[in-house]
Amino acid sequence: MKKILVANRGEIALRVMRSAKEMGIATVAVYSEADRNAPFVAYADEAVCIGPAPSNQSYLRGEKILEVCKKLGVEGIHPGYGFLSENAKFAQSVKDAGLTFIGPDPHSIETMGSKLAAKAAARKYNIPMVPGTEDAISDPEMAKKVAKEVGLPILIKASAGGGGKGMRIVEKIEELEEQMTRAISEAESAFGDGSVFIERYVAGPRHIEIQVLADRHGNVVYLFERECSIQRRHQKVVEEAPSSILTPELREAMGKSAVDVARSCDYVGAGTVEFLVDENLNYYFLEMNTRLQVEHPVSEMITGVDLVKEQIKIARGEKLSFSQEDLKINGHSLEIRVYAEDPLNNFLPDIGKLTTYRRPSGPGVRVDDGFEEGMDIPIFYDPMISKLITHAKTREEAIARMVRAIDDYKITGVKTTLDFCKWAIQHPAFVSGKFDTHFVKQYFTPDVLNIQDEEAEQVAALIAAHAFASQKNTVAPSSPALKTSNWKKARLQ
Ligand code: MV4
Repeated sequence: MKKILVANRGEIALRVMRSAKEMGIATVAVYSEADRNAPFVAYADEAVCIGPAPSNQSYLRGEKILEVCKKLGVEGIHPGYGFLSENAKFAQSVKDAGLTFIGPDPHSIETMGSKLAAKAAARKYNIPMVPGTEDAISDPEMAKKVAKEVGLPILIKASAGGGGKGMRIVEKIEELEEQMTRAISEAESAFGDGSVFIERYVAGPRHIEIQVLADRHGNVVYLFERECSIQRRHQKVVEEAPSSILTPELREAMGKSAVDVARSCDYVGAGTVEFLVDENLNYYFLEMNTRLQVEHPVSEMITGVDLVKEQIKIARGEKLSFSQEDLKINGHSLEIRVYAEDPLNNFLPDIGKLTTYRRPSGPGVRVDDGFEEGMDIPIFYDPMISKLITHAKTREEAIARMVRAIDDYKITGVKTTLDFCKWAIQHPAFVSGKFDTHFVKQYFTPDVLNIQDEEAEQVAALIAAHAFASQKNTVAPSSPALKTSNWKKARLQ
């Protein structure tokens, strides 16, 4: 493969092109009118505008993208995440055009795109799953019977859903019929597929996912877990690897289950197998994501494996160059997602111009982003500004490093989730490792950020008062709180 096209934008387009360049592969960017000045466009060897800003007129136009490939002699397409990355029809049309889709085969995408088909495939390998129905259910009487068997509360899930879309909790049997009718009609209108199924509701679970890599020669390995329990309305906020709750035995068991899930759909490439882990450390397979995920960097940091390079090598038909035994966890990595959102205003997107944009750097700090100072954040796409990743020997050091990196990050012009993330990773529940998927709902109210500010300002005021009292004419800011506070004050202006 001498030339690849990246059918994506922003940080992930840049991320993919960097690895391609290191492999001596030429890169082609496709971009929308809104992304004309984006760094990923300038970074590519060639770039083609494929339409207006809205995704359905640009990044989702598979046919147009294939035309570009033909014209420029592209041999492979990397879909990144989102957009066309889990579209089985697109993967098939790439194949039909005689090109290589840098990802799994269409039938693997299709199987895992249906939660019911995914569970049916996994069942053949004895993967632990939450008790519930094996098939789609529409008869309320049957549903009541199932609910009695598995025990309330139950969860109604859309087979075509994912990421929490189309889920409904039922706590009382009297509510079941109405909730089911609603779930079915919601699934029908959102996904064009009204199939729903029932699972026992696991209260207070952790969301732990396993990264896998599979080649075309039957080799499948797991690259350990990512802990993704810290999320807000199904949007991940903090991700880390490894998880502090897994024992080596549980890690191996979950890793082997993830490999089996991959085998169950003849998976090739990089994929992620999602599990819930309950308070007794029982784990249950939920679904498989057949793409490179946003949070893949934490797995790269602890394993030293470049997942994009591996994807490309696998797509070229090469064998994995390492075995399971070669993989070891090295240190600890955290990632936070920096969004142009206002945590004080219900996380409303706060798009606008990045008036100041200065990245943190130094040992163990990685910033995956797709913006430069002075750029506008377009309203048409996800408002993620960047992913801030730290790596250190221990979890404590990775957290301290993240706090430092957040303090070093200077962004003005838009509100961001930096402070919110700083609050989350310093929270006693996070620091102690005792948290679940309800963390944000349980602990976050906007005033926790004001309190953070106030505390910093109080410290600043105390130091200033002390300096004044001792007749010094300079204030030596020895406290990190003071520096943070000064910055925050400047930003408020
Ligand atoms: C569950 C669950 C509890 N019990 N299934 C949400 C996203 C989708 N992938 C599956 N999800 C859940 N499935 C059973 N049987 C709780 C969730 C869930 C959740 C899972 C992972 C991360 C965050 C979550 C937030 C709310 C609910």
